[in-house]
Amino acid sequence: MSKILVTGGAGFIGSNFVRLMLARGEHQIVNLDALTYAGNLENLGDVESDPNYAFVRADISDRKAVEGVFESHKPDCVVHFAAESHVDRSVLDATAFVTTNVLGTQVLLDVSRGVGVSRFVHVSTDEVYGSLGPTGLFTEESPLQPNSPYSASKTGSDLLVRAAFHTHKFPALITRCSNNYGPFQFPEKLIPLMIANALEGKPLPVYGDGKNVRDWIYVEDHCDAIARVLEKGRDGEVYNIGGNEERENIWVVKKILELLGKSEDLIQYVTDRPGHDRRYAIDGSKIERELGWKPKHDFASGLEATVQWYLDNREWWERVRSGAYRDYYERQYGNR
Ligand code: NAD
Ligand code: TDX
Repeated sequence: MSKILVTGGAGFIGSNFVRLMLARGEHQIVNLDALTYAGNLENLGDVESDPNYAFVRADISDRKAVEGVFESHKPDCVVHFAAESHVDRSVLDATAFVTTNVLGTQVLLDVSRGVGVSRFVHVSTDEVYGSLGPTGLFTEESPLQPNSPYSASKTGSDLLVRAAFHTHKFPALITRCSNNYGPFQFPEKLIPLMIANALEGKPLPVYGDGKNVRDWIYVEDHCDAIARVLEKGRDGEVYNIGGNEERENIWVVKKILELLGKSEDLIQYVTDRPGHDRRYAIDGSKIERELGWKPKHDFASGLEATVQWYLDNREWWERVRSGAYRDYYERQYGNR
């Protein structure tokens, strides 16, 4: 049974990945997470006593701490999710994005290479490719043209991973995925924010004209694709992962209101996000051709399941929405 060090396992996608891998019963998991505002151990409450699971609180930019975790847990491979992940926060202050996403990734690469892990999967994003016009898809060969401090910091980390492979023959791979949705997503991101606001009868803040397009993928599909890349991917390669489900934001918001039986009067158009990327869309043909992977969930059923999850887990998101989240919320939306 191999041991996977998962960074950022207390966040949205990381916690879904940890649960999926434990359920498969083939791996031991060490979850290394700093528990920032986005890290929530409640996301893994159902697996915390699993004998194949261990949690360690550490910051990936703290070299000594990371070395300590590798020394005591001796992982065979690494799946790297830990990041500052919210574009709007990076617009307000990019500092933590550079420290965690760029410096933290280099620390992990150095320590992982030092102990000789057999594989390192770096979880990245389609946002590194920038913005598309009304047609076309991002391929793995599309130029890297990030537009936000968040995506610029993720691009920086992608290039450091690429360099570790080319310079040191370090067995690293990169995945670039489109917008995820599903259980345990922090309610600052579009879908959970709109669900929670609608349930509380608050306005639903739609940026700009609401016609920006995202390609939505159910989080479980993304996690399954990462597992496939970990098992079967080729060192040094990049794999795009998409859902083939492009939608305008306003379509998504109206669909959520329909599923909840709430009025469209709650929609409030607000000032656009600065530098807002217009459209993302993924060409996922490489991962399908080379690794035989494609998404299983369609957006209609995935969104319905997600809305139901937030209805069933109101206590989870209400706890998340109290405390630190509220301060940020006031800064982001308080003046609108
Ligand atoms: P998230 O914000 O929900 O979780 C991030 C996790 O990383 C949290 O548990 C947090 O505590 C941890 N973390 C942050 N800084 C850390 C540090 N310095 N040291 C250790 N842990 C730290 O993010 P998410 O949405 O689950 O995204 C996970 C990864 O997937 C990110 O790398 C993100 O760029 C990438 N990604 C996300 C999406 C998406 O739609 N959410 C799409 C494509 C790629
Ligand atoms: O209040 C809002 N109103 C709104 O109109 C918010 C929070 C978002 N939006 C719009 C902006 C985007 O066009 O909805 C779209 C989705 O926004 P986010 O949920 O913030 O996601 P996005 O900026 O597309 O980035 C996401 O996908 C790629 C993740 O947050 C990143 O971590 C991932 O890399």
